[in-house]
Amino acid sequence: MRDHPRLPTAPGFWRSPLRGPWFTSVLGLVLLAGVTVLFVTGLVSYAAYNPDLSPVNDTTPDKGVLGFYLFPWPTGPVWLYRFTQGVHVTLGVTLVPVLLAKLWSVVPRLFTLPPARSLAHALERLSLLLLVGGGLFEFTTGVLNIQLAYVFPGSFYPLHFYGAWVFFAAFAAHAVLKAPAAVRTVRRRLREQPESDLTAPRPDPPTVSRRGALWLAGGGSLLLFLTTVGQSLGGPLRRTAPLAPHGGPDPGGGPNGFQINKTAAYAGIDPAETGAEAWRLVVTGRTGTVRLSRAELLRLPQHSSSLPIACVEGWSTADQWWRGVRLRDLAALVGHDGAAPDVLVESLQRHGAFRRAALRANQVADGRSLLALSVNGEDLSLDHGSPARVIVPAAPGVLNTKWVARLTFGDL
Ligand SMILES: Nc1nc2c(c(=O)[nH]1)N[C@H]1C(S)=C(S)[C@@H](COP(=O)(O)O)O[C@H]1N2
Ligand SMILES: [Mo]
Repeated sequence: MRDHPRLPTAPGFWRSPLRGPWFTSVLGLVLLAGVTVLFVTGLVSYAAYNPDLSPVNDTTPDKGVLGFYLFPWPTGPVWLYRFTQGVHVTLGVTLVPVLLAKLWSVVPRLFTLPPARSLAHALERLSLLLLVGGGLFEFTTGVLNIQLAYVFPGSFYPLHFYGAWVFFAAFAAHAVLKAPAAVRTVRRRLREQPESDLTAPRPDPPTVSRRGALWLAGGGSLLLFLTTVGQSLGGPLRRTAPLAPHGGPDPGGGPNGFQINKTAAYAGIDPAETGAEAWRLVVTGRTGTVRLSRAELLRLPQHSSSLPIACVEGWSTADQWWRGVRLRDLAALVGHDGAAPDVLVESLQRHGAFRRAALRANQVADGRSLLALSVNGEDLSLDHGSPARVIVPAAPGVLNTKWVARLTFGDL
């Protein structure tokens, strides 16, 4: 046996013959494409929340210039958020093995001495700290959130949102510096060792080829993909996603037997408050306030829309057939019969971030946006928001408030 240096800073400590520019470049280019898609779909997901509309939607009040790109989220195609958020979450999970392999391939660089050879070198290493730290932070917070491990101090949104900007700034700088060389390395098929600080000076004999190691990381990604994507496809395929908390079979049977996010019990809804005697919908607008019982709502013109539920956590359902009163008809009832206004929706729920949400005028104006009373031909179940819930095309699930008690129309 050759003697093995004890310190990771010693040349010769890192012995894997797999490390080298080719391996790192291939993984880096996969991440270049993948992380860019994650960043764009993430920004899009943030915009879909209408965070610039009202403080009730916004848990990132200090976003400042980082919100420069916000735009009114459209109401079509109806599967829009299903698609963008399904891609964001599924791709994020799929890239985990690639990220880990990439970090493993460059770990010797973490220990290079001296820590800085020049000011430029010091700055470069500092940016790598933001890159690696930011990457691990974004992937970790994302995975924890979709696993419903709400362990964050406060809300997940500001952490993941601000973290994304830090990570992507460092990522973009890194890509500008490294991508051209990585492309050259992969193009030339430099599987033979070119001189590089990534290459072990005294490698151990190989037990697997570089190609084999790539297949290993790729295989891990494929496995994660196949056991995650079903939650976004829904229907019978949901069963193929055992790693996702909402990946099991749909609950129960019958018209209300589709995925539930938080149950009425979890949200602290008292069933007594939802009964015909107790419950009234309070609608406020330009001309005052009206109170409507469920029976009175049922006497208003009823409309149907086929719309999915699509959660920020990546799971979604196929279209469900909702029936109820159009939001814009309710707006007209309180004096907004011209241009549709924004609306603040509040539920019976007393605690929790999602007990209220603000919808934008374009969402109210869309004839498919309903205060739904029934789904798939049956009254809403308590867990799906009985006596009434909002359903809006193309919007994130969090805007589809359940157990609605109050609608306040007007500019927010
Ligand atoms: N009042 C209230 N409405 C709510 C929520 C909530 O926690 N409380 N969760 C929202 C979220 S995050 C989603 S994804 C959808 C899920 O609807 P479902 O449980 O009917 O599938 O409801 C939304 N409406
Ligand atoms: Mo959600």
